[in-house]
Amino acid sequence: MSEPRLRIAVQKSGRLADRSLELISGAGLRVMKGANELLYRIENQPIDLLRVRDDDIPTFVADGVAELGIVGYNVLAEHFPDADLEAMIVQRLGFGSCTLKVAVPNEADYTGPQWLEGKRIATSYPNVLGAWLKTHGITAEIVEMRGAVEVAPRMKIAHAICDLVSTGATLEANGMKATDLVLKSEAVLIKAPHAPAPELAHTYDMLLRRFDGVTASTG
Ligand code: PRT
Ligand code: ZN
Repeated sequence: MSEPRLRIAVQKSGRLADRSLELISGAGLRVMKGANELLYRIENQPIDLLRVRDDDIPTFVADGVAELGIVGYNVLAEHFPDADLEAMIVQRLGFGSCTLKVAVPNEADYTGPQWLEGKRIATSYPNVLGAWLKTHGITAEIVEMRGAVEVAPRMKIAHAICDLVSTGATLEANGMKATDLVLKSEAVLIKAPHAPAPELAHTYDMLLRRFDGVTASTG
């Protein structure tokens, strides 16, 4: 029978993929990029990397398919709007920083959240936006879009958008300006609700200590 192995769910490709691998190598894990695209083995520890879409990471970790995962706080918050996120988060990782913001066309006379009352807002984050609108007592129509949210006002699909912003170049290129901050985000290390198998407890504890050390020294 094969020995049990820990699993860390990481983004397969995208904005968090390289930095996630750097963190893992920084913790002394030697990644074997094998023929299996879904699973990379760690040569020197009983650990595998489960390489998936970032949207699948919260569910895989919550279900215990992977003991740990690296994902954007924004994705986690959207996935589990009612969960105690702090209980899932082991640590903040200091990369992948961005903000989820409301943005409106440059010519709009945005005066504050009240401006959004009765308007249509396009976003890929309906749960996070819905909660934010609720705290401001605003009723607005949320139009869910999977991508290209920034074109929604120009296409007359929505009056405003709520999207991730890092440099602001995308908004600028689309004739929009950022207004209110809805959520601040960065990559976070998350853990499954149950403790790992007893024979993996030592590896698990070692790994958390090392991740903590790497983040402290780079962060
Ligand atoms: O394929 P998969 O589903 O795994 O990836 P994805 O396409 O859903 O996500 P990806 O790789 O684009 O982003 C992964 C994570 O990176 C996000 O969930 C965030 O936590 C983080 N991140 C950091 C960002 C950005 N910065 C960011 N700027 N994610 C997206 N953007 C996009 C934003 O949506 C907008 O379109 O970049 C554009 C704005 O950037 P600026 O610099 O023009 O403001
Ligand atoms: Zn995604």
